[in-house]
Amino acid sequence: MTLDNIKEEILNSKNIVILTHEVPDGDAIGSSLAMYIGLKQLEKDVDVVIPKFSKTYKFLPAVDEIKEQGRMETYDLAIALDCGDIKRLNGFSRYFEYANCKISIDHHEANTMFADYNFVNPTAPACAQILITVLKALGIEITKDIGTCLLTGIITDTGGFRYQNVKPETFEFAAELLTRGVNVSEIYKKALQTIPIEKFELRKIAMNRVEILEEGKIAFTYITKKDEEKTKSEDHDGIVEIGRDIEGVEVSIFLRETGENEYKISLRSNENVNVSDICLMFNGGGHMRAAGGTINLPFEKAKEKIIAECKKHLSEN
Ligand SMILES: [Mn+2]
Repeated sequence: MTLDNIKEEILNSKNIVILTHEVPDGDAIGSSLAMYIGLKQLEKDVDVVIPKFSKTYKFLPAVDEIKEQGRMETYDLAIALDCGDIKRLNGFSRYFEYANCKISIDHHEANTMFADYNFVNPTAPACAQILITVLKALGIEITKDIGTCLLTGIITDTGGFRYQNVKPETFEFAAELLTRGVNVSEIYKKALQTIPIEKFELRKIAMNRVEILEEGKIAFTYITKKDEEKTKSEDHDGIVEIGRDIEGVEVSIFLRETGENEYKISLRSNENVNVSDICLMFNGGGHMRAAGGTINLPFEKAKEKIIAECKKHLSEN
């Protein structure tokens, strides 16, 4: 069984690197830090490499030990967490590719099974939830610090237990973490409610640009590199949800300029449209209600194309 292989590989490795997807969210960082603290408990030489992340997550235990670069090029073992595709290890995938053994633990439906051992459960609402099982299998004690990281992953990926991905066992796992002393209201406040002022300014720009299309079923907005420079924020987390939360909207589209004629696409849907299917056509993927991709076209053309694609999926439902 995969979990047995994973356990064996981890226990037999000395130098381990933990990686996660680019523009990491609370589940990505929370899962990475939980694994990091856990492997430290097993006295492994472990690094967690995340080149850039939002200061929203600065409250997490061991966050100051996150490295921008690895200590070495070839680790015994690389573990990718919360990452459905090796392409999303953008800019640091070499640590993964060069490692002697590669493990992926994830919950993305469209996971490409890119590791030697893939422990993927698309029904889990967060990678952090899967990790509880993995850490326990390794004999790691779920301390308050590990629990704080894991519950942050669960709370952020479920929007505070609000999304359809929440299962009865999600609450069971959460309850168990609370018994370890985790402060749930602190996690809510810091991970979900508090916004840095720069991020607020960026969000304000995106909010002012929201267009409601297709008789109210599609919401569209975007930000440019100039906006990011002006506000000194690259934290666009939550922007795509602005459109999703408007009454009657089925699909929310958010484009973010990442290069010349290059835009990252974020999509959210409410009830019918499988946005993961749409994003597969744009070199991406994700979940049914939340997915992302890339489009290489000038802005107006990119906008037109993604809106047309969403329209098509709207009419199929
Ligand atoms: Mn996740």
